[in-house]
Amino acid sequence: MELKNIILEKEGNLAIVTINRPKALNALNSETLKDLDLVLENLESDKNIYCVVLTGAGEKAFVAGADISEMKDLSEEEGKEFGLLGNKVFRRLEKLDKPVIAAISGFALGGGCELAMACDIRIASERARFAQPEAGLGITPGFGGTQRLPRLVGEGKAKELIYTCAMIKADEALRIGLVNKVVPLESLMDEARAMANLIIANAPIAVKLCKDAINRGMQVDMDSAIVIEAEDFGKCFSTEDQKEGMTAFIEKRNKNFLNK
Ligand code: DAK
Repeated sequence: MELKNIILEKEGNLAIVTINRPKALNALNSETLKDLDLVLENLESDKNIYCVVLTGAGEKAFVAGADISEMKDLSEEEGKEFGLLGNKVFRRLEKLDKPVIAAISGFALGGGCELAMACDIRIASERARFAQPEAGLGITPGFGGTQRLPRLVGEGKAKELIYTCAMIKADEALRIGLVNKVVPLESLMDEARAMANLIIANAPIAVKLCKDAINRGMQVDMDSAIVIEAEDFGKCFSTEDQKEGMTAFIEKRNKNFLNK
């Protein structure tokens, strides 16, 4: 797999994915989106990876948005193509069958904030800044921002942020529920690894099914959602991990999940 703008590293059961265009503040051009698609394909088929940390190279930015210099002269048709590519990759990330933690050092703007929102969990450094500046550029947030932001922070706050293009600091992002945790910049990756390791210590198929139940259940009404939950709950009982997890509890010993 030849990647131009992304670094993929694997540390045991953890994958670290770094968007690596620091000179352009890791802005997402189509080359980078295609790289990310390849990385996701690789991670989908790697049964040894149980959790992913997604971050941006350098301290200044997670991702400063879609690449404005590439988008500036797009025709309607090319704009549609760019949007379809971005949406395909973001959805693939959201549906990846293992949790993804975004580790956000600095700017997460436009497509960068949307990329973070397509992850399961967001950890921000104290220096992180968030905004959806698209309306000021003459476009709407097109990589899921109009859909994922209101789901995360509520409709009123999402409308305020999207209409005003206001940039908010990490503490405000924490207060409104856009991020899970704010930590000093120097401990950002350690904190992300520590949280990933807590996830990795649990039964991987159960974690995968939790993600599936939450993601699918959030899109439907409660009556349909509990059917999805019951299906995923049932699937756990065909796994070795369920037998091991419960047997270890009864026998008062440490659990020993498969492949660990
Ligand atoms: N695209 C391309 N290059 C960017 C960039 C971006 N989004 N952000 C920064 N850069 C580049 C700058 O041009 C500069 O390059 P050089 O001049 O050095 O070659 C370099 O990164 C450093 O940036 P600055 O010199 O501007 O650094 P400052 O510290 O002064 O300012 C900043 C940092 C983050 C406040 C500023 O760079 C900034 O405002 N950047 C733009 C942020 C922004 O507006 N982002 C949102 C982009 S719009 C779609 C779906 C989704 C989208 C589009 C279409 N469809 C469905 C079709 C998404 C849209 C967006 O994300």
